[in-house]
Amino acid sequence: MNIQKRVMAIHDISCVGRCSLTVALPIISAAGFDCGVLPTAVLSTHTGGFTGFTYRDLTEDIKPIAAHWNSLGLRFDALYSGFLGSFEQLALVADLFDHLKSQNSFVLVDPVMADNGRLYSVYSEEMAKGMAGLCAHADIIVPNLTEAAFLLDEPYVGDNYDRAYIEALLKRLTLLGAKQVVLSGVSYEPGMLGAAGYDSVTGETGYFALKRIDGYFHGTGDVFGSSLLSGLLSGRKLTKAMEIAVRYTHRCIVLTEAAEQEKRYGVCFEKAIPYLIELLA
Ligand code: PXL
Repeated sequence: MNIQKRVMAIHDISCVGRCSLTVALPIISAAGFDCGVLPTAVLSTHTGGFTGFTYRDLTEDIKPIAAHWNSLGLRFDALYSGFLGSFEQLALVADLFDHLKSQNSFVLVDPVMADNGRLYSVYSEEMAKGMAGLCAHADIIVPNLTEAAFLLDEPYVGDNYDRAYIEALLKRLTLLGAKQVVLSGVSYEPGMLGAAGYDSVTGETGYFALKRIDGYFHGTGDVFGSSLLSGLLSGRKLTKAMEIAVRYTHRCIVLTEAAEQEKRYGVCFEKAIPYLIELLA
């Protein structure tokens, strides 16, 4: 029997500016999975590149929602968390993971909190420490280089690193508790950009990169995480799913460049969905 796999995506809704749930839900659905959502906050726009955004923290709703789901005995094949609405949500989400996973589920935590060497404006150092604790509840974590530095309380090295540094960093990240790590925004060669992965169970490391397109493209972390998760749920091993995610994210950026639109509105991930489906076939 071919039962459709179920995902629970736990991120904010940024009403405008394609990121978090407005990216995760369509990508995971297009990949063929039943995707439920738990909104952690509702913002009029995301926090990067807009001023004056509204922010409704949905922390108070999580417990009653979880209680209802528990009464239904719900279980998901994958649990995927990203941007959280408050520090208190870290413990609530860890608890949700415990209740909603089953024997063959995996938990993917994207420790969304920082980029380019800096925490997002709405987050504190305390949040960064708490996020390291949430990573202990994950099977896979997907930080960028800035988030990796915050999680490990190490200096951010910018572009100043080599393969040996990244491979050692990946190993230190698995010590937080997740067996697998995919680090986004990694480059071992000039003019290229991609991701590096490590599976501490098999000892396998991987790297995949494509031609770097200069500029900051908003929401690409969520595009990357959602396509990585889709690859894993389609049965690909970590390094292959990582390659799919790099290819799809890169295509989204290429299409956005071609569309010459304001970068703060996110990438044209919709136009590349046929390509993602091809990659997952
Ligand atoms: O894409 C990450 C993200 C998610 N949600 C919100 C954000 C950001 C990044 O800035 O502001 C609200």
